[in-house]
Amino acid sequence: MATNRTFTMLKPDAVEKNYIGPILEKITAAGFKIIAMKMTRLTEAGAKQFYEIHKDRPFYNDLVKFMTRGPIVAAILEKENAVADFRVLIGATNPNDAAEGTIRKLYAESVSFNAIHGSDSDENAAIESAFHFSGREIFSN
Ligand code: IDP
Ligand code: MG
Repeated sequence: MATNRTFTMLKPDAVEKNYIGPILEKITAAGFKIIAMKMTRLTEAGAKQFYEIHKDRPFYNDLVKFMTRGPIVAAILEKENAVADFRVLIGATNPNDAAEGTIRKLYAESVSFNAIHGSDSDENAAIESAFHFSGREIFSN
C-alpha cells in the first residue's frame, strides 16, 4: 500500500516545556516514520509566510510572535494516510476540545499555545516540507 507524508512542527511552547521526547514517542508509537527532522527557529518573515493563509485572522500577529519566540522541531513523517491520521493523533486546535490521549490534550495549554502543528492536506504537507527541508535532508526508501 502506498505511504504518504505529512509535515509537523513541535511549537515553541512544547520545546520550552521539554516535551520533545514524549511527543516524538507518541508520534513513532502511532506508526509514523520520521524521514526528516531538525531543531530550528522561525524568523518573523518565515512565520508570516508559513501562516500566510491566516493573515486576515485576528490572532495572526500573536501567532507570528508565538511561533518565533523560541526554537521549534520540524519533521516530515511517513505513514499510510499520513495527513488525516496525524490530525487525529494531534487532536483539535483547541486542547479543550481535543480527544483524550491526543497530543494537544496531553501537552497543549490553550488554543494559542497548542504544542504542535500538523498539515491539513497532502498539498500543504508538500509545501510546508519544502519550506523547511531540502531534498538531501529527506530520508525515504
Ligand atoms: P490547526 O493548527 O489545528 O490546523 P489553524 O486553524 O490552522 O489550526 O490555526 C493555526 C494556528 O493558529 C493554531 O494551531 C493556533 O496556534 C493558532 N490559532 C488558531 N485559532 C486560534 C484562535 O482562535 N486564537 C488564537 N490562536 C489561534
Ligand atoms: Mg491549520
